[in-house]
Amino acid sequence: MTPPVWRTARFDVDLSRPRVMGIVNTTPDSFSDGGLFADPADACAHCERLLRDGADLLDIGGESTRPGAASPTATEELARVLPVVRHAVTLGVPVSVDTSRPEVMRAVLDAGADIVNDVRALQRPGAVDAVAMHPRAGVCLMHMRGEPGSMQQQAHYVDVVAEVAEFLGARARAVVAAGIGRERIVLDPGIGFAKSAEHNLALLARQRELLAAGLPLLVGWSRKSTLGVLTGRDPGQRVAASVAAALLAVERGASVVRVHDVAPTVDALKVWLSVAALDGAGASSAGTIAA
Ligand code: HH2
Repeated sequence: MTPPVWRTARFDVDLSRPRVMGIVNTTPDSFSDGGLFADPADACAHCERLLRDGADLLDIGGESTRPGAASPTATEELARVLPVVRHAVTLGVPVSVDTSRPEVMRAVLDAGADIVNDVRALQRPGAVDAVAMHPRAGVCLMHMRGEPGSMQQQAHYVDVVAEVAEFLGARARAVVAAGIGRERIVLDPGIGFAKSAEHNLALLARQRELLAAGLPLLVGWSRKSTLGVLTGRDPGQRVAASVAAALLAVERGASVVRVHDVAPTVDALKVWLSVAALDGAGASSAGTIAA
């Protein structure tokens, strides 16, 4: 069987083993690391640190999606992410940019970024075209309802897993219809986006149902508030809980985990991989990211 591959602008990411996407927030106000990497030099150094820690991909964001965070203008968002993207694309790994703005998508793809990660699943006018115009850029389509500031008011579902699956399937069909090949797409249930702790946990427990769309899953549990509800800990103290959630997600079929704490996640996945290789439940080979 051909190993699953995520096609991105410069790299075919081999998903026969789980991949770790390191988070680089260039924002002043992200929920767990806001302001730490707002200076481009610090963000660039953080990219290098995450790669030393074993990250397979980098995800650079310039807009916090924390409830209540102020939305930057496109100019502000670009000023935050572009210098970091320009550096990150020299580091030899796929570079993703976490944005919903078509003008930012176009600029970062022109600057050499490989992937657009959109928490609004390319629903803003012009977003699908911005990615479709690029012959190979990868895309992550995430589930959310409404806007970050008010999304928790829309956390009402009869069956959260079925409704998230339906949304993601519909978005995938729409972007494929616009000319973005399936091999360029991964799906994300959007942990913490318009969801209660119970919804997030149901999405993890029943995550395999989301694989029915036949597309790889990317999942972001890192330091999220559900882990605070479960452990009573602040975001910076949620490393162990984040690693546990990432492992559970991989065990249930996630191909990429989006994390702040790369080194402990990579260690945990090494243990998981060595056992999965023996019981045949997971990765069959070590896999590489091919240019
Ligand atoms: N979560 C956040 C941001 N972007 N993208 C994807 N695909 N999946 C996620 O779960 C996801 C995401 C929120 O986390 P973080 O970037 O740490 O915080 P903030 O939005 O406050 O910058």
